Amino acid sequence: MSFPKNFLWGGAVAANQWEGGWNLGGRGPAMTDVTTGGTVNTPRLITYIDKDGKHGTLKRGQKLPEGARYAVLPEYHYPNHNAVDGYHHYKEDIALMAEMGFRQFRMSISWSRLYPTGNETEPNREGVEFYRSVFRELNDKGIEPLVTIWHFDTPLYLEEHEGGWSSRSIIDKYVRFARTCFTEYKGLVKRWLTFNEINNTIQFLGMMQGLTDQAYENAYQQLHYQFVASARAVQIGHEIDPENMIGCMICGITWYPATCDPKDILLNRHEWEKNIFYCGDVQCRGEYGSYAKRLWNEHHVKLDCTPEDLEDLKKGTVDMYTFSYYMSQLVTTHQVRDRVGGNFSSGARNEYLKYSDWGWATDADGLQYYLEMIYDRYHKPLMVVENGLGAYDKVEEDGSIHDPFRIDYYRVHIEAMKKAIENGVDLIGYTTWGCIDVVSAGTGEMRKRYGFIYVDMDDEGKGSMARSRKDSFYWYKKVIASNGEDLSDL
Ligand code: BGP
Repeated sequence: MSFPKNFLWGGAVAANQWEGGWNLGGRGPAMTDVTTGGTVNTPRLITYIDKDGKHGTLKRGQKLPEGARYAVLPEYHYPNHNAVDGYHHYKEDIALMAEMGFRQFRMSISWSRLYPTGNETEPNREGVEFYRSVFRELNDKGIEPLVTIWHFDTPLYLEEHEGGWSSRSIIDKYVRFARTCFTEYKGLVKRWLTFNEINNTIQFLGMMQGLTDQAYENAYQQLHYQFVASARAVQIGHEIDPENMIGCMICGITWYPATCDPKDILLNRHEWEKNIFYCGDVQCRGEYGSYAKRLWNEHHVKLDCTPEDLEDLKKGTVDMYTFSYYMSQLVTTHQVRDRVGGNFSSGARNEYLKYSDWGWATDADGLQYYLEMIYDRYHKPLMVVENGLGAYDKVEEDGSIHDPFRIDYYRVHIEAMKKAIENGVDLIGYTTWGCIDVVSAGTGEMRKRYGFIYVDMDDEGKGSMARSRKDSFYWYKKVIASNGEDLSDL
Protein backbone atom coordinates (compact mmCIF):
# COMPACT_ATOMS: atom_id res chain seq x y z
CA MET A 1 0.00 0.00 0.00
CA SER A 2 1.17 3.45 -0.80
CA PHE A 3 -0.17 6.90 -1.62
CA PRO A 4 -3.15 6.69 -3.99
CA LYS A 5 -2.50 7.59 -7.62
CA ASN A 6 -4.32 10.92 -7.54
CA PHE A 7 -3.03 11.94 -4.14
CA LEU A 8 -3.30 15.72 -3.77
CA TRP A 9 0.23 16.87 -2.93
CA GLY A 10 0.63 20.56 -2.38
CA GLY A 11 0.97 23.42 0.06
CA ALA A 12 -1.14 25.92 1.98
CA VAL A 13 -1.33 29.61 2.89
CA ALA A 14 -4.01 31.98 4.19
CA ALA A 15 -5.03 35.33 2.69
CA ASN A 16 -4.02 37.48 5.64
CA GLN A 17 -0.59 35.86 5.92
CA TRP A 18 0.31 35.65 2.21
CA GLU A 19 -1.65 38.22 0.26
CA GLY A 20 -1.04 41.70 1.67
CA GLY A 21 -2.69 44.48 -0.36
CA TRP A 22 -4.71 45.17 2.79
CA ASN A 23 -6.14 48.48 1.51
CA LEU A 24 -5.99 47.82 -2.23
CA GLY A 25 -8.77 46.96 -4.66
CA GLY A 26 -11.53 48.14 -2.34
CA ARG A 27 -10.65 45.72 0.48
CA GLY A 28 -11.88 46.60 3.97
CA PRO A 29 -9.83 46.01 7.14
CA ALA A 30 -9.82 42.83 9.23
CA MET A 31 -8.58 42.27 12.79
CA THR A 32 -5.13 41.22 11.55
CA ASP A 33 -4.72 44.72 10.06
CA VAL A 34 -4.75 46.26 13.55
CA THR A 35 -2.49 43.54 14.99
CA THR A 36 1.22 44.25 15.48
CA GLY A 37 4.11 41.82 15.21
CA GLY A 38 5.33 39.90 18.27
CA THR A 39 7.98 37.31 19.07
CA VAL A 40 8.14 33.88 20.67
CA ASN A 41 8.17 35.63 24.08
CA THR A 42 6.15 38.79 23.46
CA PRO A 43 2.53 38.68 22.32
CA ARG A 44 1.10 40.37 19.26
CA LEU A 45 -0.96 43.43 20.23
CA ILE A 46 -4.19 44.83 18.90
CA THR A 47 -4.14 48.62 18.63
CA TYR A 48 -6.87 51.16 19.25
CA ILE A 49 -7.65 54.83 19.96
CA ASP A 50 -9.76 55.46 23.04
CA LYS A 51 -12.58 57.98 23.35
CA ASP A 52 -10.11 60.74 24.40
CA GLY A 53 -7.84 60.10 21.42
CA LYS A 54 -5.21 58.18 23.42
CA HIS A 55 -3.43 55.23 21.80
CA GLY A 56 -3.77 51.84 23.47
CA THR A 57 -3.15 48.12 22.97
CA LEU A 58 -4.93 44.89 23.84
CA LYS A 59 -3.91 41.25 23.97
CA ARG A 60 -5.87 38.60 22.10
CA GLY A 61 -9.21 37.95 23.80
CA GLN A 62 -9.29 41.29 25.69
CA LYS A 63 -12.22 43.63 25.18
CA LEU A 64 -12.04 47.08 23.58
CA PRO A 65 -12.65 49.80 26.23
CA GLU A 66 -15.99 51.63 26.11
CA GLY A 67 -15.98 54.26 23.34
CA ALA A 68 -12.65 53.13 21.83
CA ARG A 69 -12.18 52.01 18.23
CA TYR A 70 -9.61 49.79 16.56
CA ALA A 71 -6.99 51.82 14.70
CA VAL A 72 -3.80 51.56 12.69
CA LEU A 73 -1.26 53.63 14.69
CA PRO A 74 1.83 55.22 13.12
CA GLU A 75 4.21 54.00 15.84
CA TYR A 76 3.65 50.29 15.03
CA HIS A 77 4.48 47.91 12.20
CA TYR A 78 1.64 45.70 10.99
CA PRO A 79 3.14 42.68 9.23
CA ASN A 80 -0.12 41.51 7.64
CA HIS A 81 -0.64 44.77 5.73
CA ASN A 82 1.74 43.69 3.00
CA ALA A 83 2.38 40.14 4.22
CA VAL A 84 4.56 38.63 1.45
CA ASP A 85 2.61 40.45 -1.23
CA GLY A 86 0.96 37.46 -2.84
CA TYR A 87 -1.45 40.10 -4.16
CA HIS A 88 1.16 41.16 -6.72
CA HIS A 89 3.31 38.00 -6.82
CA TYR A 90 0.69 35.28 -7.24
CA LYS A 91 1.69 34.38 -10.81
CA GLU A 92 5.31 33.96 -9.82
CA ASP A 93 4.36 31.98 -6.71
CA ILE A 94 2.05 29.68 -8.62
CA ALA A 95 4.74 29.10 -11.25
CA LEU A 96 7.12 27.97 -8.49
CA MET A 97 4.47 25.67 -7.04
CA ALA A 98 3.87 24.21 -10.50
CA GLU A 99 7.62 23.63 -10.80
CA MET A 100 7.46 21.54 -7.60
CA GLY A 101 4.64 19.55 -9.18
CA PHE A 102 1.83 20.72 -6.86
CA ARG A 103 -1.54 19.17 -7.57
CA GLN A 104 -3.35 21.29 -5.01
CA PHE A 105 -2.87 24.73 -3.46
CA ARG A 106 -4.78 25.67 -0.34
CA MET A 107 -5.51 29.37 0.09
CA SER A 108 -8.27 31.45 1.63
CA ILE A 109 -10.51 34.24 0.46
CA SER A 110 -10.34 37.42 2.51
CA TRP A 111 -13.95 38.13 3.50
CA SER A 112 -13.33 41.89 3.62
CA ARG A 113 -11.92 41.86 0.06
CA LEU A 114 -15.33 40.65 -1.13
CA TYR A 115 -17.46 42.41 1.50
CA PRO A 116 -15.43 45.30 2.96
CA THR A 117 -17.62 45.76 6.05
CA GLY A 118 -19.51 42.48 5.82
CA ASN A 119 -22.79 44.38 5.44
CA GLU A 120 -22.81 45.20 1.70
CA THR A 121 -25.52 43.45 -0.26
CA GLU A 122 -23.36 43.15 -3.39
CA PRO A 123 -19.73 42.01 -3.43
CA ASN A 124 -16.80 44.25 -4.33
CA ARG A 125 -16.23 43.32 -7.99
CA GLU A 126 -12.52 44.09 -7.93
CA GLY A 127 -12.06 41.60 -5.09
CA VAL A 128 -14.15 38.97 -6.86
CA GLU A 129 -12.05 39.37 -10.03
CA PHE A 130 -8.77 39.18 -8.11
CA TYR A 131 -9.54 35.67 -6.84
CA ARG A 132 -10.94 34.65 -10.23
CA SER A 133 -7.53 35.50 -11.75
CA VAL A 134 -5.72 33.50 -9.06
CA PHE A 135 -7.97 30.44 -9.56
CA ARG A 136 -7.59 30.65 -13.35
CA GLU A 137 -3.84 30.83 -13.00
CA LEU A 138 -3.88 27.74 -10.77
CA ASN A 139 -6.14 25.80 -13.11
CA ASP A 140 -4.00 26.77 -16.11
CA LYS A 141 -1.00 25.30 -14.32
CA GLY A 142 -2.84 22.09 -13.45
CA ILE A 143 -3.13 22.92 -9.74
CA GLU A 144 -6.50 22.47 -8.04
CA PRO A 145 -7.44 25.20 -5.57
CA LEU A 146 -8.57 24.16 -2.09
CA VAL A 147 -10.26 27.23 -0.68
CA THR A 148 -10.81 28.14 2.96
CA ILE A 149 -13.77 30.49 3.20
CA TRP A 150 -12.89 31.83 6.67
CA HIS A 151 -9.33 31.80 7.93
CA PHE A 152 -9.42 33.96 11.09
CA ASP A 153 -10.44 37.12 9.19
CA THR A 154 -13.89 38.47 9.93
CA PRO A 155 -14.31 42.04 8.59
CA LEU A 156 -13.22 44.46 11.32
CA TYR A 157 -16.49 46.35 11.03
CA LEU A 158 -18.47 43.30 12.13
CA GLU A 159 -16.07 42.69 15.01
CA GLU A 160 -16.18 46.29 16.19
CA HIS A 161 -19.82 47.25 15.69
CA GLU A 162 -21.78 44.02 15.69
CA GLY A 163 -20.08 41.72 18.18
CA GLY A 164 -18.44 39.46 15.56
CA TRP A 165 -19.22 35.78 16.13
CA SER A 166 -21.01 36.51 19.42
CA SER A 167 -23.98 37.76 17.49
CA ARG A 168 -26.45 35.53 15.66
CA SER A 169 -26.85 38.10 12.87
CA ILE A 170 -23.36 37.26 11.59
CA ILE A 171 -24.57 33.85 10.34
CA ASP A 172 -26.52 35.41 7.46
CA LYS A 173 -23.58 37.64 6.54
CA TYR A 174 -21.19 34.70 6.40
CA VAL A 175 -23.70 32.70 4.37
CA ARG A 176 -24.02 35.57 1.86
CA PHE A 177 -20.22 35.66 1.55
CA ALA A 178 -20.03 31.88 1.13
CA ARG A 179 -22.81 31.90 -1.47
CA THR A 180 -20.88 34.50 -3.46
CA CYS A 181 -17.77 32.31 -3.36
CA PHE A 182 -19.63 29.20 -4.55
CA THR A 183 -21.47 31.12 -7.29
CA GLU A 184 -18.59 33.17 -8.64
CA TYR A 185 -16.03 30.39 -8.67
CA LYS A 186 -18.24 27.54 -9.84
CA GLY A 187 -16.19 25.43 -12.23
CA LEU A 188 -12.92 26.92 -11.00
CA VAL A 189 -12.95 25.61 -7.42
CA LYS A 190 -14.35 22.26 -6.31
CA ARG A 191 -12.88 21.80 -2.86
CA TRP A 192 -13.79 24.09 0.03
CA LEU A 193 -13.28 24.37 3.77
CA THR A 194 -15.82 26.40 5.71
CA PHE A 195 -13.83 27.47 8.82
CA ASN A 196 -10.14 27.17 9.58
CA GLU A 197 -9.27 25.43 12.87
CA ILE A 198 -12.80 25.95 14.13
CA ASN A 199 -12.03 24.16 17.42
CA ASN A 200 -9.43 26.73 18.49
CA THR A 201 -12.13 28.83 20.12
CA ILE A 202 -12.44 26.12 22.80
CA GLN A 203 -9.01 24.53 22.69
CA PHE A 204 -7.37 27.94 23.20
CA LEU A 205 -9.15 28.41 26.55
CA GLY A 206 -7.02 25.58 27.94
CA MET A 207 -4.01 27.93 27.74
CA MET A 208 -5.60 30.51 30.04
CA GLN A 209 -6.18 30.50 33.76
CA GLY A 210 -8.94 31.80 35.99
CA LEU A 211 -11.56 31.99 33.24
CA THR A 212 -15.14 32.73 34.18
CA ASP A 213 -18.12 30.64 33.12
CA GLN A 214 -19.07 33.59 30.95
CA ALA A 215 -15.88 33.13 28.90
CA TYR A 216 -16.85 29.50 28.26
CA GLU A 217 -20.41 30.42 27.41
CA ASN A 218 -19.18 33.00 24.88
CA ALA A 219 -16.85 30.46 23.29
CA TYR A 220 -19.48 27.72 23.01
CA GLN A 221 -21.99 30.23 21.67
CA GLN A 222 -19.61 31.56 19.01
CA LEU A 223 -18.86 28.01 17.97
CA HIS A 224 -22.55 27.20 17.72
CA TYR A 225 -23.10 30.13 15.35
CA GLN A 226 -20.10 28.99 13.30
CA PHE A 227 -21.46 25.43 13.14
CA VAL A 228 -24.80 26.72 11.86
CA ALA A 229 -23.08 29.05 9.38
CA SER A 230 -20.90 26.18 8.18
CA ALA A 231 -23.86 23.79 7.83
CA ARG A 232 -25.86 26.34 5.85
CA ALA A 233 -22.87 27.03 3.62
CA VAL A 234 -22.41 23.30 2.98
CA GLN A 235 -26.05 22.98 1.85
CA ILE A 236 -25.76 25.99 -0.45
CA GLY A 237 -22.42 24.81 -1.83
CA HIS A 238 -23.97 21.46 -2.74
CA GLU A 239 -27.01 23.12 -4.32
CA ILE A 240 -24.88 25.40 -6.48
CA ASP A 241 -22.57 22.64 -7.64
CA PRO A 242 -23.21 19.03 -6.59
CA GLU A 243 -19.58 18.31 -7.42
CA ASN A 244 -18.38 20.57 -4.62
CA MET A 245 -16.53 18.69 -1.90
CA ILE A 246 -16.71 20.64 1.32
CA GLY A 247 -14.78 19.95 4.50
CA CYS A 248 -14.41 20.96 8.09
CA MET A 249 -10.97 22.06 9.27
CA ILE A 250 -9.88 21.12 12.77
CA CYS A 251 -6.70 22.07 14.62
CA GLY A 252 -5.49 18.52 15.10
CA ILE A 253 -3.63 18.13 18.35
CA THR A 254 -3.01 14.53 19.45
CA TRP A 255 -3.72 14.43 23.17
CA TYR A 256 -1.90 11.87 25.35
CA PRO A 257 -2.16 11.14 29.08
CA ALA A 258 1.11 12.09 30.80
CA THR A 259 0.95 9.08 33.16
CA CYS A 260 -0.86 5.76 33.36
CA ASP A 261 -2.86 7.00 36.36
CA PRO A 262 -6.44 6.10 35.36
CA LYS A 263 -7.42 9.65 36.27
CA ASP A 264 -5.08 10.90 33.54
CA ILE A 265 -6.48 8.39 31.05
CA LEU A 266 -10.00 9.60 31.73
CA LEU A 267 -8.99 13.25 31.61
CA ASN A 268 -7.28 12.61 28.29
CA ARG A 269 -10.46 11.13 26.85
CA HIS A 270 -12.34 14.22 27.97
CA GLU A 271 -9.72 16.48 26.36
CA TRP A 272 -10.37 14.71 23.05
CA GLU A 273 -14.09 15.26 23.50
CA LYS A 274 -13.75 18.94 24.33
CA ASN A 275 -10.95 19.94 21.98
CA ILE A 276 -11.28 17.63 18.99
CA PHE A 277 -14.51 15.61 18.82
CA TYR A 278 -16.86 18.41 19.88
CA CYS A 279 -16.47 20.16 16.52
CA GLY A 280 -15.81 17.10 14.37
CA ASP A 281 -18.95 15.35 15.65
CA VAL A 282 -21.21 18.31 14.85
CA GLN A 283 -19.69 18.88 11.43
CA CYS A 284 -19.35 15.23 10.36
CA ARG A 285 -22.29 13.61 12.14
CA GLY A 286 -24.68 16.55 12.20
CA GLU A 287 -25.32 16.61 15.94
CA TYR A 288 -23.66 17.37 19.23
CA GLY A 289 -21.92 14.43 20.93
CA SER A 290 -23.48 12.79 23.99
CA TYR A 291 -20.81 14.44 26.21
CA ALA A 292 -21.70 17.98 25.06
CA LYS A 293 -24.28 18.42 27.84
CA ARG A 294 -21.61 17.64 30.41
CA LEU A 295 -19.27 20.21 28.88
CA TRP A 296 -21.96 22.89 28.94
CA ASN A 297 -23.08 22.01 32.48
CA GLU A 298 -19.51 22.27 33.78
CA HIS A 299 -19.66 26.00 33.03
CA HIS A 300 -23.41 26.62 33.32
CA VAL A 301 -23.61 27.35 29.62
CA LYS A 302 -27.03 28.21 28.20
CA LEU A 303 -26.83 28.01 24.42
CA ASP A 304 -28.95 30.05 22.07
CA CYS A 305 -29.84 27.11 19.85
CA THR A 306 -33.11 26.82 17.91
CA PRO A 307 -34.82 23.73 16.42
CA GLU A 308 -34.03 25.20 12.95
CA ASP A 309 -30.34 25.32 13.91
CA LEU A 310 -30.42 21.62 14.79
CA GLU A 311 -32.12 20.88 11.46
CA ASP A 312 -29.40 22.80 9.62
CA LEU A 313 -26.65 20.95 11.47
CA LYS A 314 -28.20 17.65 10.35
CA LYS A 315 -28.52 18.72 6.73
CA GLY A 316 -25.14 20.41 6.43
CA THR A 317 -22.62 17.70 7.27
CA VAL A 318 -19.27 17.90 5.52
CA ASP A 319 -17.94 15.59 2.79
CA MET A 320 -14.43 15.29 4.16
CA TYR A 321 -12.52 15.83 7.39
CA THR A 322 -9.48 18.04 7.02
CA PHE A 323 -7.13 19.13 9.76
CA SER A 324 -3.85 20.81 10.59
CA TYR A 325 -1.26 18.78 12.43
CA TYR A 326 1.83 20.15 14.10
CA MET A 327 2.17 18.45 17.49
CA SER A 328 0.84 16.37 20.34
CA GLN A 329 0.24 17.54 23.92
CA LEU A 330 0.30 15.81 27.32
CA VAL A 331 -2.49 16.20 29.85
CA THR A 332 -2.38 15.21 33.49
CA THR A 333 -4.22 15.57 36.77
CA HIS A 334 -0.83 15.80 38.48
CA GLN A 335 1.26 18.90 38.98
CA VAL A 336 2.95 20.17 35.79
CA ARG A 337 6.47 21.48 36.33
CA ASP A 338 7.32 22.30 32.76
CA ARG A 339 4.43 23.60 30.69
CA VAL A 340 4.80 23.95 26.91
CA GLY A 341 2.49 25.67 24.47
CA GLY A 342 1.97 25.88 20.74
CA ASN A 343 -0.75 26.39 18.17
CA PHE A 344 -3.59 27.30 20.54
CA SER A 345 -2.85 24.47 22.97
CA SER A 346 -0.66 23.75 25.96
CA GLY A 347 0.34 20.80 28.11
CA ALA A 348 3.19 19.18 30.02
CA ARG A 349 6.59 18.73 28.34
CA ASN A 350 7.02 15.29 26.79
CA GLU A 351 10.53 13.99 27.46
CA TYR A 352 10.36 11.65 24.45
CA LEU A 353 9.96 14.47 21.94
CA LYS A 354 12.12 17.25 20.49
CA TYR A 355 10.89 20.84 20.55
CA SER A 356 11.42 23.54 17.94
CA ASP A 357 12.85 27.00 18.66
CA TRP A 358 9.24 28.11 19.14
CA GLY A 359 8.55 25.30 21.60
CA TRP A 360 6.44 23.12 19.27
CA ALA A 361 6.92 19.36 19.68
CA THR A 362 7.76 17.22 16.65
CA ASP A 363 5.74 14.00 16.84
CA ALA A 364 5.13 12.13 13.59
CA ASP A 365 3.66 9.12 15.43
CA GLY A 366 1.04 11.52 16.73
CA LEU A 367 0.00 12.21 13.14
CA GLN A 368 -0.47 8.51 12.44
CA TYR A 369 -2.44 8.18 15.68
CA TYR A 370 -4.67 11.11 14.77
CA LEU A 371 -5.33 9.87 11.23
CA GLU A 372 -6.26 6.38 12.40
CA MET A 373 -8.40 7.57 15.29
CA ILE A 374 -10.36 10.08 13.18
CA TYR A 375 -10.87 7.87 10.15
CA ASP A 376 -12.22 5.11 12.32
CA ARG A 377 -14.65 7.58 13.93
CA TYR A 378 -16.10 9.20 10.81
CA HIS A 379 -15.20 7.08 7.77
CA LYS A 380 -14.90 10.17 5.61
CA PRO A 381 -11.96 11.01 3.33
CA LEU A 382 -9.22 12.86 5.21
CA MET A 383 -6.74 15.53 4.20
CA VAL A 384 -3.85 16.93 6.19
CA VAL A 385 -4.13 20.55 5.12
CA GLU A 386 -1.39 22.03 7.35
CA ASN A 387 1.81 20.50 8.64
CA GLY A 388 5.28 21.94 8.89
CA LEU A 389 8.18 23.22 10.93
CA GLY A 390 8.59 26.90 11.73
CA ALA A 391 12.35 27.47 11.78
CA TYR A 392 15.15 29.99 11.14
CA ASP A 393 16.69 29.93 7.66
CA LYS A 394 20.13 31.17 6.71
CA VAL A 395 20.82 32.53 3.25
CA GLU A 396 24.37 31.60 2.14
CA GLU A 397 26.66 33.98 0.24
CA ASP A 398 25.71 32.33 -3.04
CA GLY A 399 22.01 32.67 -2.22
CA SER A 400 21.43 28.99 -1.46
CA ILE A 401 19.43 27.94 1.62
CA HIS A 402 20.20 24.61 3.26
CA ASP A 403 17.31 23.35 5.38
CA PRO A 404 17.95 19.64 6.14
CA PHE A 405 15.94 19.98 9.40
CA ARG A 406 12.84 20.82 7.35
CA ILE A 407 13.40 17.84 5.05
CA ASP A 408 13.79 15.57 8.10
CA TYR A 409 10.56 16.91 9.56
CA TYR A 410 8.59 16.28 6.39
CA ARG A 411 10.13 12.86 5.82
CA VAL A 412 8.90 11.45 9.13
CA HIS A 413 5.44 12.95 8.71
CA ILE A 414 5.07 11.59 5.18
CA GLU A 415 6.17 8.16 6.46
CA ALA A 416 3.52 8.43 9.19
CA MET A 417 0.84 9.18 6.58
CA LYS A 418 1.95 6.17 4.58
CA LYS A 419 1.61 3.92 7.62
CA ALA A 420 -1.89 5.26 8.28
CA ILE A 421 -2.84 4.50 4.66
CA GLU A 422 -1.49 0.98 5.11
CA ASN A 423 -3.72 0.73 8.16
CA GLY A 424 -6.81 1.48 6.06
CA VAL A 425 -7.13 5.27 6.29
CA ASP A 426 -8.62 7.01 3.24
CA LEU A 427 -6.17 9.91 3.06
CA ILE A 428 -6.58 11.93 -0.14
CA GLY A 429 -4.28 14.92 0.18
CA TYR A 430 -1.50 16.76 1.96
CA THR A 431 -0.84 20.48 1.84
CA THR A 432 2.16 21.57 3.91
CA TRP A 433 1.77 24.81 5.81
CA GLY A 434 3.42 27.96 4.45
CA CYS A 435 4.81 26.26 1.33
CA ILE A 436 6.09 29.75 0.64
CA ASP A 437 7.30 31.76 3.68
CA VAL A 438 4.42 33.78 5.12
CA VAL A 439 3.81 35.98 8.17
CA SER A 440 3.40 33.80 11.26
CA ALA A 441 -0.15 33.79 12.58
CA GLY A 442 0.93 33.30 16.18
CA THR A 443 3.81 35.75 16.44
CA GLY A 444 3.55 37.94 13.34
CA GLU A 445 7.20 37.17 12.60
CA MET A 446 8.82 36.50 9.23
CA ARG A 447 11.81 34.81 10.82
CA LYS A 448 9.61 31.82 11.71
CA ARG A 449 9.69 30.26 8.27
CA TYR A 450 7.95 27.16 6.95
CA GLY A 451 8.47 27.48 3.20
CA PHE A 452 10.11 25.53 0.43
CA ILE A 453 10.22 28.97 -1.18
CA TYR A 454 12.12 31.68 0.66
CA VAL A 455 10.85 35.27 0.68
CA ASP A 456 13.33 38.10 1.22
CA MET A 457 11.46 40.01 3.92
CA ASP A 458 12.21 40.59 7.61
CA ASP A 459 10.16 41.14 10.73
CA GLU A 460 10.11 44.91 10.19
CA GLY A 461 8.82 44.55 6.65
CA LYS A 462 12.18 45.28 5.03
CA GLY A 463 13.34 43.26 2.06
CA SER A 464 12.98 42.93 -1.69
CA MET A 465 10.20 40.29 -1.53
CA ALA A 466 12.29 38.26 -3.98
CA ARG A 467 11.48 34.54 -4.01
CA SER A 468 14.14 31.80 -4.01
CA ARG A 469 14.27 28.03 -3.75
CA LYS A 470 15.47 26.31 -0.57
CA ASP A 471 16.98 22.80 -0.65
CA SER A 472 13.63 21.48 0.56
CA PHE A 473 12.08 22.84 -2.67
CA TYR A 474 14.02 20.31 -4.75
CA TRP A 475 13.39 17.58 -2.19
CA TYR A 476 9.60 18.06 -2.15
CA LYS A 477 9.60 18.14 -5.95
CA LYS A 478 11.26 14.72 -5.91
CA VAL A 479 8.76 13.44 -3.33
CA ILE A 480 5.80 14.54 -5.45
CA ALA A 481 7.31 13.16 -8.67
CA SER A 482 7.69 9.76 -6.99
CA ASN A 483 4.21 10.01 -5.38
CA GLY A 484 5.75 9.85 -1.93
CA GLU A 485 8.02 6.87 -2.62
CA ASP A 486 11.38 8.62 -2.76
CA LEU A 487 12.01 10.29 0.59
CA SER A 488 15.79 10.00 0.41
CA ASP A 489 18.11 12.99 0.79
CA LEU A 490 18.94 15.06 -2.27
C1 BGP B 1 -2.38 27.45 12.27
C2 BGP B 1 -3.01 28.42 11.33
C3 BGP B 1 -2.14 28.95 10.27
C4 BGP B 1 -0.66 28.94 10.55
C5 BGP B 1 -0.17 27.82 11.42
C6 BGP B 1 1.23 28.00 11.94
O1 BGP B 1 -2.96 27.66 13.52
O2 BGP B 1 -4.14 27.86 10.70
O3 BGP B 1 -2.67 30.17 9.85
O4 BGP B 1 -0.12 30.16 10.75
O5 BGP B 1 -1.02 27.54 12.49
O6 BGP B 1 1.24 28.87 13.04
P1 BGP B 1 2.29 30.03 13.21
O7 BGP B 1 2.14 30.89 12.01
O8 BGP B 1 1.91 30.71 14.48
O9 BGP B 1 3.61 29.37 13.30
